[in-house]
Amino acid sequence: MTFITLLYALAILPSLYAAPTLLRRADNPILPEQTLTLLDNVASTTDNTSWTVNVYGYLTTSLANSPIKDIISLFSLNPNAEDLTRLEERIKLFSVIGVQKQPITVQLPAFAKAAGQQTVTLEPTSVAGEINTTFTITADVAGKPDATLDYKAVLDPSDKRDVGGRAFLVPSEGYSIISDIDDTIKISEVNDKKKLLDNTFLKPFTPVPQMSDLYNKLASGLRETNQNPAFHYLSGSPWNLFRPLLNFTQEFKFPPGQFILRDLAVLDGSFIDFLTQSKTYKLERIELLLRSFPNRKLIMFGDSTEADPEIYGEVARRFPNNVSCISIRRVTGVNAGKEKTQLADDRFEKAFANVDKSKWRTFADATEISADSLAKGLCQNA
Ligand SMILES: *[C@@H]1O[C@H](CO)[C@@H](O)[C@H](O)[C@H]1NC(C)=O
Ligand SMILES: *[C@@H]1O[C@H](CO)[C@@H](O)[C@H](O)[C@H]1NC(C)=O
Ligand SMILES: CC(=O)N[C@H]1CO[C@H](CO)[C@@H](O)[C@@H]1O
Ligand SMILES: CC(=O)N[C@H]1CO[C@H](CO)[C@@H](O)[C@@H]1O
Repeated sequence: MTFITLLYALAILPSLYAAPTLLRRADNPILPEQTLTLLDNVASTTDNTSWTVNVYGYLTTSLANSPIKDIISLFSLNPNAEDLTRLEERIKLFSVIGVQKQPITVQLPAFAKAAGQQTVTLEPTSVAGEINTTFTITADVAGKPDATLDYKAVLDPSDKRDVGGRAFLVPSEGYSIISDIDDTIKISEVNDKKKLLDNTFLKPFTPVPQMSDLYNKLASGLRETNQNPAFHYLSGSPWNLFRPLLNFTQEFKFPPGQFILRDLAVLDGSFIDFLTQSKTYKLERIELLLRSFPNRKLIMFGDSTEADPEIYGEVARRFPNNVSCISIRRVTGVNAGKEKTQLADDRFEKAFANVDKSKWRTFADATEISADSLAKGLCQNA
């Protein structure tokens, strides 16, 4: 049994025959045993008078039995005490079942000012507990362009948790930085399955050197010229890893931004699939982003291990006017055999066929990239 199959059996299947939904109270509180995970997201506008807030996440409850022992023996893991604590924390994020057909009511702090509009009730969760919806609010409630909107879920009155979601109010024009996570900003060693497993489930997350510096310089360069930078972390990782990944970006001071992560339920096959099967998924997500923000320019960062060059190349062919720059990190030192193919010139030439040569580059070290040039719309250092 592969890892994902195991998780699938544990996490997804039970939700298909979960108990029928209980009668809910009118204010749809989230119950103490339920966990709401809403990924940091974006709101879009066409005229700055109203904002459409995107909501994506899951409502789940935990499974009683921990699969930790099975996982350790299944993958011959050899965790030390600290690893084991992390493994337990992270596996817990996967040992959940979706809570289906539950509407969730959220409260916006600013809504108190707008009489009669205290709360918004989201569309009920799907059969797998998924939430994918939008709500629209006026600018006096949402805030100014570039502001952050935090909203809270209505909880059971005895429940003192702080549960809710966050949306960045992204202006209709400006630059959107799309960044992959694994091996682009975080050392995951995707090319080695055992190391990938360790880096994902056992070890503290480690940043790729200087990437956070580069992103922050890029953000200030764009801000200085009023080009409204917004960050979008697009990864093949499952949504279950949202909290630790958010924590990672905060700890290493990456600019805050939207998280676009995968639904585990659509995956099967081997453990590695969550990263390797992400080609159409990433392309769809980028197209979805451009549908909400047709007038924004994209600066994209990815790496050589998976299909980022092919995906970003396709985006550049489909939306030539929207792509400002594609930068691909050349990953070495993990698996020489794979790297030879992944870093071959003809791989990149194929991936970027019919893409203007001035629109893409590769790099080994983030310090090779001039944030100033990028902020001026130049893909090669000026
Ligand atoms: C909305 O606000 C943004 C950011 O302040 C600005 O760049 C843009 O021109 C405004 N759009 C409209 C239609 O007023
Ligand atoms: C959310 O729903 C929209 C349609 O309403 C769909 O186009 C989009 O792919 C969905 N997003 C996710 C992440 O499933
Ligand atoms: C749960 C978790 O990963 N917590 C970490 C979040 O980041 C801080 C540092 O900012 C760490 O100390 C925590 O261990
Ligand atoms: C900023 C920019 O050039 N946006 C373009 C992105 O692509 C759409 C559709 O082709 C155009 O309408 C936008 O002008």
